[in-house]
Amino acid sequence: MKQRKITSRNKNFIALICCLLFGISTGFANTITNSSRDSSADTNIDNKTTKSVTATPNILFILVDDLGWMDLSHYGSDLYQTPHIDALAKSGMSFNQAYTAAHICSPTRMSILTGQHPARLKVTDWIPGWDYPNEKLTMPKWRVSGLATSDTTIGEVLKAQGYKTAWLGKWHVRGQAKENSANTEQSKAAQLHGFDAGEQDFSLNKQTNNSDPKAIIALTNQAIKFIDNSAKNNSPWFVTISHYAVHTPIRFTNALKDKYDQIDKSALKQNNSEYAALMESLDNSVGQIMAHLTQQKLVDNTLVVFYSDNGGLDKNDNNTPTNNAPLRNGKATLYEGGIRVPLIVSWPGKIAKNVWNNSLITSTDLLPTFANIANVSASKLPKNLDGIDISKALFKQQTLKRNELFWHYPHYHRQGKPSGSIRQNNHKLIENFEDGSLELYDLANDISESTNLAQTQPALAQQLLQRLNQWRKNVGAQMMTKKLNH
Ligand SMILES: [Ca+2]
Repeated sequence: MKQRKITSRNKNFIALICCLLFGISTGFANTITNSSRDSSADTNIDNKTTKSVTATPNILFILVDDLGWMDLSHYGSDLYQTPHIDALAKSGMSFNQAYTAAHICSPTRMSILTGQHPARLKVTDWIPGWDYPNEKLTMPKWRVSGLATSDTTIGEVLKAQGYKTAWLGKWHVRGQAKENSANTEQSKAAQLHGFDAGEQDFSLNKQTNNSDPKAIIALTNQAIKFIDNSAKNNSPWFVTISHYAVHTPIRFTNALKDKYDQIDKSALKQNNSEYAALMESLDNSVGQIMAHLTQQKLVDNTLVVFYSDNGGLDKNDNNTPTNNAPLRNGKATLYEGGIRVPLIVSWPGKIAKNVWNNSLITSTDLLPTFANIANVSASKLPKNLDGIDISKALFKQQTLKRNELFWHYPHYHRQGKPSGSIRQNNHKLIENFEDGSLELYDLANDISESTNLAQTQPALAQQLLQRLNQWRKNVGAQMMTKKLNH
């Protein structure tokens, strides 16, 4: 049994190396997509319309905290075993180039809730953020109070459409509730912003109850209860399970850790047994809730979305929770490891099975997409949305025409620097705010962002910088200011 697992991992590793080598000539993104695509992909679905056929489908949104792009077997992990999430992926569509609007929690969560970019919202750092009084640049007066009543959330949009709504677990966008003041602080802010249920308890993030690390099972049971109650009332439901996992501190069951301790990890990129154990608990919870949907005959009428709020925490002081390679770096940086994440969407009969999609997707897209699937009319959508409805990717397997994404981080962070970024087609520019230095990468040929082309392709770098500046102006992005004594 043990030997077979190791062989299987080696196969994945070899396949990944082949992808990387082949990617030099053809573009890694396309290569990994094709190599991962199963020839038995079922395309026999109704493609005549991008509107859902069912009037009121349910939506289950599983949001994982700090899940990295390489953290699922399906995405190429060489250690973690995630059969239930892999099965979910094989029942639907996996996105190879899905991003988050920020490389840290709160701004991405704001973007999911509102469909607007963190730069437009002026919620650009994790809440409450840190002060860096001795650094060269002063950060802007950003909206540390988080979500405002003037913001329209996906909960409010779907509630107006007749949905029962729940945001269970981590919230982390404030919104008239105190957070982080104590581990035992409880927050019902979700219930002030369009959700019938939702109570954040950060103490669950640190609890040392080995039988339920990060309250993964407790949150899943809450979701099941909410779903069953909604179904009893014949109400469509929108349920977010917002996990505290797999964010640090890493918690795990001892039995699962022991299992991963037995594996020879000397040739693996990912080598943290505790993180692997936490991943497996998360995976089991996905199996649990999918089994429940199957048992209740809800699968055919439920859109399931599995996503992360930022990239994996690649290095944390002397600790290495996960490894995002071949992506560079991780959470709190604008390199790919900080912003590219897994995104899986399943809806049997509506979305083809076992397919990959190469569209550029980001977290602001969820609100307009969920709204479309719930048949919300355009006139009822919030104004100034930055996201787009990705239904054509989901239901017609199209690669979306969008070719640009933007990031903005006018703050300091332990892991990352004040910086902004634009991805345009396969090129990505990072502007470092302290010294104005530029980094330019060709992601099609250099997914690891190892060769900075800013010096050799200065015209392209300047063109992208100009476009980034234009976008910042358009969304009213707040900029940092230089201190007089520097
Ligand atoms: Ca996070």
